[in-house]
Amino acid sequence: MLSLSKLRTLVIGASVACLPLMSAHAAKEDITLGFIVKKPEQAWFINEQRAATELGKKDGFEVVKLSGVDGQEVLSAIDNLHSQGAQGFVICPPDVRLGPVIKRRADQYDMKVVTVDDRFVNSDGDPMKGVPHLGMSGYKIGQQVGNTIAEQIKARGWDMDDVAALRISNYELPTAKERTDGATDALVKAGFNKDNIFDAPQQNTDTSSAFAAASPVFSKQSKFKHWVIYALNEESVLGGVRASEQYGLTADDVIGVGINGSGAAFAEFSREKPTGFYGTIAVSSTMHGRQSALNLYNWVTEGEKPPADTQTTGKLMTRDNWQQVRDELGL
Ligand code: FCA
Repeated sequence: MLSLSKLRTLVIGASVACLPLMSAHAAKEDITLGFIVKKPEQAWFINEQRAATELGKKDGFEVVKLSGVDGQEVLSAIDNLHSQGAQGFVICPPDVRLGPVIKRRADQYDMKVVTVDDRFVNSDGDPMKGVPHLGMSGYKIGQQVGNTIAEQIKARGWDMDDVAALRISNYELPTAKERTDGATDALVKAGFNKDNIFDAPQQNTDTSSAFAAASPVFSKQSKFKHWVIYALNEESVLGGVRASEQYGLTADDVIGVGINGSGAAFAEFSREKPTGFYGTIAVSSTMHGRQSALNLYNWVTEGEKPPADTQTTGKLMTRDNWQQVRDELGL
């Protein structure tokens, strides 16, 4: 029988023998990466996770799709990834202020982390520049929203001064603020009356929180017959449009323009009759998912740290061209 000390020598000998085979970076086979998202039920995030998984299948690494709706769930997702031997993860955090906590947990496990869509901020509220990020160029895409709305106001022959804007805002999330700021600035530049912009602060980034925030604004500003609606994403604009319908406004009275170009918009454009949801600035969630996973993979396998901040652009998608834009963006 093998004595305990002999066994120990064998084990130590074996691990020493393995040493020369190990490089500074993980071997290409056997790579497991996590992909954690704040809203796993939303089409945007489903598509990102799917694109990352498909890339993994093609390039020979595993992607574990996880939900992180709050801080607690994110930390257990990271623990879970560690127990599966993952070398890193991509994350769209439920709250950007969790950045330092998430980064610390990743460091404890020697895991690499990159953010997608929503960038971590430090305790001063500034972006955590050390964590590579890929997201929308929020302000520019917001300007596209504002310009699209202004053009539609003109096309419908509305008098600018009689139009109200419902700005569904989320100032806790920097990318959300950039997007609605861009839209506001473009609208005002096009001649929109600043005093006719009404805020509906939402608690979250989804349809129901936008609906709840929007409803009271319509009732309060009942003198306006024409409305435009914008927000950080199309899910929220859809909440605003649903609230406008409930209030009694029709598609002819409302111009809602969103951001994303995901399944939520496709479903709306597929309805038999047009609604107040005029269009959305579509961005490729396929590219966001694939590129952020690829950046992380290259970092883990080659030691090549991804760019600090990659900003993507968008394209207007309406009821008339949505299938074509969807195909162009690989959605
Ligand atoms: C944020 C929004 C999402 C999407 C993403 C790029 O996370 O909540 O809907 O727009 O940015």
